Amino acid sequence: MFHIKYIFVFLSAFVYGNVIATERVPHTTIANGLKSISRAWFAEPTERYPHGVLGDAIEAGSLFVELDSGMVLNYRIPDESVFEDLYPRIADIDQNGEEEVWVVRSDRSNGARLEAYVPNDNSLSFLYATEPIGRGFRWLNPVGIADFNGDGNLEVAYVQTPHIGGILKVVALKGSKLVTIAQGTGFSTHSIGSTHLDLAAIADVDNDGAVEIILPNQSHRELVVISLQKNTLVERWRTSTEKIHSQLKIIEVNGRFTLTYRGYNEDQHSVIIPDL
Ligand SMILES: [Ca+2]
Ligand SMILES: [Ca+2]
Ligand SMILES: [Ca+2]
Ligand SMILES: [Ca+2]
Repeated sequence: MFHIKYIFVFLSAFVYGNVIATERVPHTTIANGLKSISRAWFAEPTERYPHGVLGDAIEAGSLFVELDSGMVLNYRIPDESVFEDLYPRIADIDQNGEEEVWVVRSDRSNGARLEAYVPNDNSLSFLYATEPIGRGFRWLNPVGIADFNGDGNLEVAYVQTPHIGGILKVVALKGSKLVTIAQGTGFSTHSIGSTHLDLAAIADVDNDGAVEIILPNQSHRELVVISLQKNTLVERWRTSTEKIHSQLKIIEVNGRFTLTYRGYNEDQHSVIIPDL
């Protein structure tokens, strides 16, 4: 099987052209799926959207998805927009058994929105999008896709404009539309110019079936645990920290949750969340 898959990958690269399929966008990484999607990544670097908040002003013009079968699909976005992102996220928000690929797309008129694409026959199709921010050169950083309110359906959370008064938004699928069901200000999950997007974590910290969001405040010197209760974001706990640089993670050991992160001296720090 390994050899067959390898051959498919080689043929796909040949069909789509070696330059496009293998030209990685700087700082980007490959995402791995669990079900129908094997991998997803960005390609076709472009400088047509000179925002430059993710480490350089080179963004992606194209999304590639490799299916479990080895088939490689491509979605090239129109000239005016880019994928202003460093890696796709693979989830199944509508829980139909088919994974979607979630990416941040931006343009000069409307700034960023979060979009989902799905494999459809021999191509990638656009499926869902959040409302765009509505102003060019405004970015958002995804937090995660999970059941944040405990109703059995999945929602998507992200921080809009993390550099300028970050707004945490939780968005739910209503039919085929993504609708904001809760939001709150005072958060930030990114430093301007950084290639680290990993300043938020999610876990059901109080074990009630609804997933909490853990993220820094605007100064990155506090961590806040947020629950979504009756479509309202409720602060459950807050603690002072070293200024957080990257790699915020949450781990559970015997029912107790510990947050770990890297500070600006690259030291590893950790903090235990008390019983909530
Ligand atoms: Ca870039
Ligand atoms: Ca799906
Ligand atoms: Ca839910
Ligand atoms: Ca919970």
